[in-house]
Amino acid sequence: MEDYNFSEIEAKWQRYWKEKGTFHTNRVDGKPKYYCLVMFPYPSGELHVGHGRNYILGDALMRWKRKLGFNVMFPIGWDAFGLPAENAALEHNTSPREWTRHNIQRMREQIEAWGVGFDWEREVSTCDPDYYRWTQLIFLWMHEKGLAYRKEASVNWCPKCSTVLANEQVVGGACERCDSEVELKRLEQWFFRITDYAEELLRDAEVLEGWPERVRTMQANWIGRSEGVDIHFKLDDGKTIPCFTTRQDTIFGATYAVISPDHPEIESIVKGRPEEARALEFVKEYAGTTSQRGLEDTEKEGVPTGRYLINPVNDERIPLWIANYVVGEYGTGAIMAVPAHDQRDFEFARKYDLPIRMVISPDGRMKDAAGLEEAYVGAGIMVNSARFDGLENEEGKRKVADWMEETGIGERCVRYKLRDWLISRQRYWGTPIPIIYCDKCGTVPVPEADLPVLLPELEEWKPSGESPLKTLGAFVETTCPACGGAARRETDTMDTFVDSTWYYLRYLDPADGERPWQPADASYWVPVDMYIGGIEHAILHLLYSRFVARVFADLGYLDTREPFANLFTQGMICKNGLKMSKSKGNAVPADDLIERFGTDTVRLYTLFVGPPEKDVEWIDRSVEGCSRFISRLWRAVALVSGFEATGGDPAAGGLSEDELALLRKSHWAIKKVREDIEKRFHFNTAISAVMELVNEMYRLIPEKGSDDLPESTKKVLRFAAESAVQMVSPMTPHVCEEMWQMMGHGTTLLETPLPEHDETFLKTEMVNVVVQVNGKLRGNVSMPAGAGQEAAEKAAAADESIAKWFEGKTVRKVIYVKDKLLNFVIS
Ligand code: ANZ
Ligand code: ZN
Repeated sequence: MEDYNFSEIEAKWQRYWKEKGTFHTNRVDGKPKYYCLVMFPYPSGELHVGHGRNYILGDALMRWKRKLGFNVMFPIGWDAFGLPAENAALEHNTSPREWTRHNIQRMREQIEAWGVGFDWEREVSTCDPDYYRWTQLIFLWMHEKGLAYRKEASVNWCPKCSTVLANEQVVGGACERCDSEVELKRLEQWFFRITDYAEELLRDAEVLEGWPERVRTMQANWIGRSEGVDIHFKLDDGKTIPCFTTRQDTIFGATYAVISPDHPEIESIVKGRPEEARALEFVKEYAGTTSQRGLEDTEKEGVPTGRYLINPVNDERIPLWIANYVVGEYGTGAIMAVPAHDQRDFEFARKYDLPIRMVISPDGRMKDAAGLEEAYVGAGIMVNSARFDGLENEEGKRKVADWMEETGIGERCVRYKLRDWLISRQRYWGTPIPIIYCDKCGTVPVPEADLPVLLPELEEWKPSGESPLKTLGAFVETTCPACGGAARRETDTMDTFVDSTWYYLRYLDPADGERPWQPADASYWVPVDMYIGGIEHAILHLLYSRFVARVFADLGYLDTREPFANLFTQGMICKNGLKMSKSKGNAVPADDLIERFGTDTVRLYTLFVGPPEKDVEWIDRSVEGCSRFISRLWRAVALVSGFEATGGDPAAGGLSEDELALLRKSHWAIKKVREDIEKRFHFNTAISAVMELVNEMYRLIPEKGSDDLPESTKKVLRFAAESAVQMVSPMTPHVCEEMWQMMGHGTTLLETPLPEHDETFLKTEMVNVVVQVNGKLRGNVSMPAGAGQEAAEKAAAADESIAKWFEGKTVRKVIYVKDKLLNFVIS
């Protein structure tokens, strides 16, 4: 019996796959397609077993789908531009380009060592001019459609990274990457008009059945739709200051109003007032600070303007304040404050001693705000609200809105929290924005034929706050494509999230020099059937990709608007309770483990460690358990492969209880693995099922020598071994191919369809089979359901009360109706 020499076996099969081009995408007519996509990695260098989860899950699924006969595409590439490359290059005293190139090479080797069957012919790298020229073209499309525009904006500025951050990259006022406190800066910046698609992105997110509920909710909250009314409040001089509210039912409780320090009318509002100086002081301090999300917890500060707004429902004069808790870029940048029913207003009113008036009563009787400890935000009955008194507040909302629209006081409107996407970065290592500025012609897009705008080599590219490309005269100075005069290039680069919005389309044909992708290819392969990646991309990357896909569809380059039909967000692999990462010092490198136990073992453990959507703890010594399982399976297969390939239906022979039990277990495992993988994506429980099956096999495997095993046992063992190898092969592909070969098969497992289970063997109950002799009832035998004819005959013969009818006679014919009837024709 051969030993399980994993390093030889793994090298052999990896070589085989490479030579045969096994994982090149196949596209055979008449077969269904399956586009299996893993989120492409950032080339950070060393991979640890936590990274492996993503690829190994994808690989197992890809192999599974191949066995099911799909045309499968399973590509890989590199999200290669971006900040970390610059930072790491600084640290290691090299260039971002060199650092990235080196890491890609290293990671490619590691991924191959895992036996992951990517189609390397489709590899893309976003920092490659053959890639980013198309990113630039996409920018031009956006520009042409009016979806890319430039405006001066207060931007989140990270002083440490020296770059602008998108709102999404600011967490609690700090830089997502380095935790430094984010400052605000005013710069001319490029934006993508994602807000044009807010409504559609939200509506469609609600029906994305193949996506986890959690991710859909995160997207919906990010887009943040609110229905309300814009109310035309008038200043005491007659000028209109519209206020957006979602609680028009509380309008009689508005005891003051607030505008944001970013409100454009502020200067004119306070002009010539005694409050002017203090107000402008306040604006200076807080202008631009209101745009970030997550402001709920900051201390509320404000100053009075000395002016009043007239409440249109009762002509009451309410004082107008400026406060830091009103966001300039949301709604109208001004609000009516109802401290009794809004917690922010409540805190502000308490702090500055402003009146609080209850207008929604929990029970209809309580009408006084004096006892309120906090804002009452629940439902209730309208009170202190003139002719609306007594209405349920939800109905009140409708009635008040109707009445406002009739009288022209206000109109219903829908608002979104989503802001346009700021894509400019003042960094070197990114896709240059293909724009030229000409004094005569203004902003001129680079003609498509002149793409790519190459990212030049730079000696000095370290972040300074200015775009490093500005320092390179040869890059900046150019001629205007429109008038031929002297002009300057845009020196900002694009947010790397632009690069990653469309990479799944470039995989369709990365060598295409004509266009980013062929629409016909896209209509075959897109949407992606399964997209596997981390939950950290639940908002940004996925939302941006969904947005950009819609733009492509509107341009006629894509015939689906939703790029990813199914999304699977895998959980993290943790070590000592923390997310595994090199910087935390708890990363388990894959190489050592692969050397000790082999790739198949590492893969098996990665999939076995827990439900793939959950965070799980990596336990080194449990890897050994997986290694033992593979050895056990190997020994069983080695034994079985010595048996004649008997063929035929193992159930046909008369089977003993134990044999039948193993046959049943085999069918049970086939069914269980298929369901676990196809319905639940639970490779871990699928593996458990195969482990159970192998344990069951060992009940029939004698400790020494198998020569005198009955033929029926051999048949059943063989069936079990083949089933086990088949079902576990997507997880441990190398050793399984080897075992498959050992068992005498001439084709590889990847080309071998999955076995189907036979439902009759899954019935575990006993049945009573009626036994007749020459048509006359002679008794019953109790048998496990699904038993074959031989087993039934044996059972009948073993029953004395039946056996006596055969004495001295010859059986001429047997009629068997499975699980029901056995009739012997004798003479
Ligand atoms: C009066 C009121 C009474 C409000 C009440 C709430 C409760 P969403 O859209 O769900 O975030 N608001 C409007 N514009 C704002 C801005 N630019 N900055 C900060 N707050 C703003 O909530 C909309 C509500 O948030 C609006 O309804 C407004 O306060 C406030 F009992 O108006 B409400
Ligand atoms: Zn010009």
